[in-house]
Order: sequence, then C-alpha cells, then structure tokens
Amino acid sequence: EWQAVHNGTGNTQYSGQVTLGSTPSGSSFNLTDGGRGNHRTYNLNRGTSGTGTLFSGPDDVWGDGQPSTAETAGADAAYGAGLTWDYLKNVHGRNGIKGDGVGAYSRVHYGNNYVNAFWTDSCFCMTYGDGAGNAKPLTSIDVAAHEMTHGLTSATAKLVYSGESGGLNEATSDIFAAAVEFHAANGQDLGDYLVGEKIDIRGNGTPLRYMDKPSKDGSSKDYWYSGIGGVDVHYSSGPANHWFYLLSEGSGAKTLNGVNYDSPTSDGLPVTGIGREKAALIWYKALTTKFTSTTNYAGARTGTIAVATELYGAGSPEVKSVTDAWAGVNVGA
Ligand code: ASN
Ligand code: ZN
Repeated sequence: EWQAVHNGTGNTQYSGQVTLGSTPSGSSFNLTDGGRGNHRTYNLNRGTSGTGTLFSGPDDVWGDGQPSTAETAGADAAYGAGLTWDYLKNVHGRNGIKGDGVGAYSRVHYGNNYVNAFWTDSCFCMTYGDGAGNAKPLTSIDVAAHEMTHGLTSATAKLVYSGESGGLNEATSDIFAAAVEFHAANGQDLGDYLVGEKIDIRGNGTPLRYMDKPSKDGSSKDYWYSGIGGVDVHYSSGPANHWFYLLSEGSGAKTLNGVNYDSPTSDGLPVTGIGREKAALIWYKALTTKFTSTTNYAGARTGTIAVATELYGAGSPEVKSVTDAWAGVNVGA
C-alpha cells in the first residue's frame, strides 16, 4: 500500500529541532504522522477528557522550543511517539504497537499542574501533564517511550498491573524507554539508564528512576525477595530494570555518556555485559513469545533464558550472562 509521507519541522523543548510527520489539509497542516500509522497529536488545553483539538496550523512548524507555547509539548510528544514507532519497526520488525500498522494518539496539556503521564488501553492513547513547580512537561523521549510501551505490553504479554507481573510490566516500559533513548541518540540526548532525567519530576534535579541501582531513588528494590509483589509496581520493577542494566553493561562502576553507574549484585559475583541491543532483543522476544499475563520473576528468568538459548545457543556467553544477571538480582534457579 502506497502512503504519502509528509514532513514538517518540530522545535521541541527536549530534543531541539527535529523532523515530524505531518499531513497537509487544504491550506493548512495537522500533526498526523502519515508515515507512522497516522499517529495523531492533540491539545487538551487543560481539559481532562476527550481529545481536545488536533494540532493544526498554516506553517507546518510545530512549537518554538518554549514550554509556554502550546505547540511545543505537542512537538515533543509527537517526536517521542515517532521514535518509539521507528524503534519497534527498525529494531524489532514490528509495525506499530499492535503490529497492524495502526498508530495511537497522544494528548498533551492534560489538566492543571498535572505531574504525570499515562497510557490508556481503551482509547489506545497516551496523555501528558505539563508538570508544576520545578517539574517540567512530561513529554521527554523516555517518558513517551515508557507510556507507549504500556500499549505494547497490553497488546502482547498483557502482564497484569499488580504483584510481580505488575513490576515486570513497569520494567518493560523502563527497559524500552532506555532502549528508544539510546537508539534515538541525536546529539542532545545520547541515551542513559535513567528514567525521567530531563523532566525534574522531583523538583531537585534527580531522575525518577535509576536502572543500574534502582534503590538510588529511595524506594525501588535492587533485588528480588519473597514479598516484593506487595510493593508498588514502580518499585517492584527494580530487579528487572537492574537485570537489564547488568545484562547490557555488566556489573560494577562505569561511566557512559557522562553518567556514572554503579551496579552491584546481590551475590557479589560479576556479570559480563552483552550490550543493550542483545539485552533488549532478549526482553522483546520474551515479552512477545514467552511471557503471559501472570508471569512472575521466576517466569521472567525462565522465559529470557529460553529466548537466549533459541537466539544464541545453549552454553553461549549470552545464556550465561542472562543467567548470571538474574542471580545478580537474587532470582535463582
Ligand atoms: N506514569 C505512570 C506510569 O506510566 C502512570 C501510572 O502509574 N500508571 O507508570
Ligand atoms: Zn508505567
């Protein structure tokens, strides 16, 4: 099927000047990305329901980089959604969240002083607040990828959003948030294993979450323990986020793109990293071919070892690292 693809210019808050897919309509343009399943970006203008209005205008230039200009959050959200679409397609061969080529939509300027973002299955859409106080608009690349990945999880493993499966659901969103950010590296954002480092959601300059040592946030768990299913899913995600870091980069201190990491293991034994591309491929294949709605940490270990065995062979260094990384977060045989 032939589809016209048209590009405009976005002036974003977090990524500078970028190319955005847009659609000509009469003498105007709107923020519908024809090259990415007609993903649309809407302005809620502080409302909390419906879609508000599709961003449109005469010049095909979206935003000016300033958060006070309404289009800017739209440009950032559209860019993050496009990068996530491209990541799924180019890295995993997946055509959209459901694999059917159909785009979702984004809504920005949700409510007043709203310091969160969220995915909603029923509208197949993601929504962003503008932040409050020091907290900036939540439209950074990693937050966009995190929210869109909730749609991917809902379309695949359907990990129930409570207990250990809920922690794995949250970790899946953080893992692909990091993977998209690294894949998108564009000079301003070289990628990191932090979540929300650009939005100052805590107001003190620290990230929302740390994948190398999740407890750095004061709440997340570094290691699995029996009973972890009883904590908030944004904290029980810790061991899986930590597993992804260990598998990607290996254990111990490391500096990457100017960020210092410090990844200890629960057993004190070293883990050899296999690189984030292989680690993300293993998680993606486990999510889409092994995990079910009730997969827990033990099941995630079994599923990822099975995938690594299929991809790289029994006894491969990759299988050893996957196994060692789980042991490093206290998930054993
Ligand atoms: N921003 C949060 C998240 O995506 C919203 C929530 O708690 N579901 O995890
Ligand atoms: Zn989430």
